[in-house]
Formats: sequence, structure tokens, C-alpha cells
Amino acid sequence: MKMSKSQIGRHLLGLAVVGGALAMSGAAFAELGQPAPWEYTLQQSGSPVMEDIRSFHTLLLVIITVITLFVLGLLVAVMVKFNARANPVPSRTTHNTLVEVAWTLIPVLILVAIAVPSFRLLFLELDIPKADLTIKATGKQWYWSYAYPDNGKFEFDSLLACDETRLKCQQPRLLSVDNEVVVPVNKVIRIQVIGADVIHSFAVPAFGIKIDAIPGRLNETWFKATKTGVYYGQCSELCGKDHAYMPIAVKVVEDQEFASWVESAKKKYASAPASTFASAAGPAQ
Ligand SMILES: [Cu+2]
Repeated sequence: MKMSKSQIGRHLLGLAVVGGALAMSGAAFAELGQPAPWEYTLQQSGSPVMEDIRSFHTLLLVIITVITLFVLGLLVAVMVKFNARANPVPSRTTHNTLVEVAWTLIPVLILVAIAVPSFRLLFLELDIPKADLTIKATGKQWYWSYAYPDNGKFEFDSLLACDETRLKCQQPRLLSVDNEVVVPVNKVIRIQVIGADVIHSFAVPAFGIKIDAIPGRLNETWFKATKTGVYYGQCSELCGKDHAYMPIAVKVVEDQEFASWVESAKKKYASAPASTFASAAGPAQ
């Protein structure tokens, strides 16, 4: 079948419209704490740190766009005004003190303007506030184990719940786990991260955290979830054949629900510490 140019044009336009609509719908249905199809921005923030990461990202995007447009404008001006036809007798200027000082100073000022919020953000991430709760996450090939030293020292394993062999699973595929980490809302949670065998990385995008789990070295980071819900993350350091199958799921609940979960978890995990394939208290929503 041969298509005329206008037909091809219409097909391309149709494709663009469908693509655009898909992108918009993906963005519109983005759920807090998990990625969405066609998502091209950062995940919605679920913690103050991620809030700051997002606004820093937006600031950089504005700066880089202005610089790119400015340089593009200069290039176009040079091409139009100073080509051989428009400007047959070129100027022999080789130095201009004002311009040279300006193109040295202005980039320095831009870098300083970027450095100030950048360092503020780094310190916010690294300076762990007084923690309300400490959890230890251990990366293993290929699952995570969590310990609650403040709440009765229980410990449990968290394994992938929905993989490609279980397509009927109602929870997000490759992200949900059998035993979620449960934390109270609006509390500072300190996460201590370590690797048991190789290097893993504990990352939850909506909280703006990503920290390596290194054998023999205890790393720590923190987050404060501001809304209840389930937040998903993944191991973010290539750690072997099942690297893609060791997700992280953090369930943020109200204080009361957390207290009752602790009581049931203490009993549930007391007899079989760090058991494998212990079934979850309930499915993730
Ligand atoms: Cu890993």
C-alpha cells in the first residue's frame, strides 16, 4: 500500500497525539511512592528531603535552559550578522576587557548560586536529625532483611512478592514484597544500611534516599514520611543475577497502627527470626 505525503503526515500527527496523550495520562495517574508508565519527571515527594531535591532540580533546569537559549541566541546572531556576505570586512578586534571579565565572572557567580542550595541540600541529607526510630536494613543476595532494635529487636526478611510468573498479582510488579518495612508517619526514621555478602544499595525515590549497603561498613541515612501509603524502591547497585528482584517496600502508617503492628510483628518474627517466605500481614495497597 502506497501512502501519499499528506497521508504519512496525518499518520505521524496521529502518532504524536497518541504519544502525547499516553505521556499525559501516565503523568496524571502517577501514584505517590511508585513509578508510573511514561513518567519523565522525578517521583512525587513523600519526604521533606525529596521536596528539596525536586525544587533544586527545578532550579537547575531553569538555569540550564536559560544558558542554552542564551548560547543558541549568540550562535544565531554570529551566523546572521557576521557571515562573509553580511559582513565582508571583519573587525580585527582581539581583546575586550569588559567582555572577558564578564564571561569569567558571570559563570563563577552562576556556580556559586548553584553551590549554595546544593550544599544546603547535601547537609540536610547527611545531618541526621534526632531519630524517633532506627531500622537496620541488610542487603542480601537477593532480598532485604530488616531489624527493629528499638522495638523489641525483632528481625525479618522481605522478599519479592510479584514477579513475572505471577502476573495476576494485584500489587505493583517487581516492586511489592511479602513483608513490608512498617514505619510511623511524620517521624524521623534513621535507616542503617549494610551488606551481608556483596554491595547493594538501598534506594526509595519518593523519600529521596539512596545509600550503598557495603559489607563490613554501616552506612546510615534518614527520612521522614509526610503521608501514609506504601513507598517502593529497588536495590540500586548491581549485586548479581537477581539484582532486579529485591525490591524495597515501606509502608507508612499512623502511630496507633504502627504500635499494633509492632506487637504482632514481635510475636510473628520471634519464633522464626529472619525467616524466608513468611507471608505478609496483608497485601500492599
Ligand atoms: Cu542488591
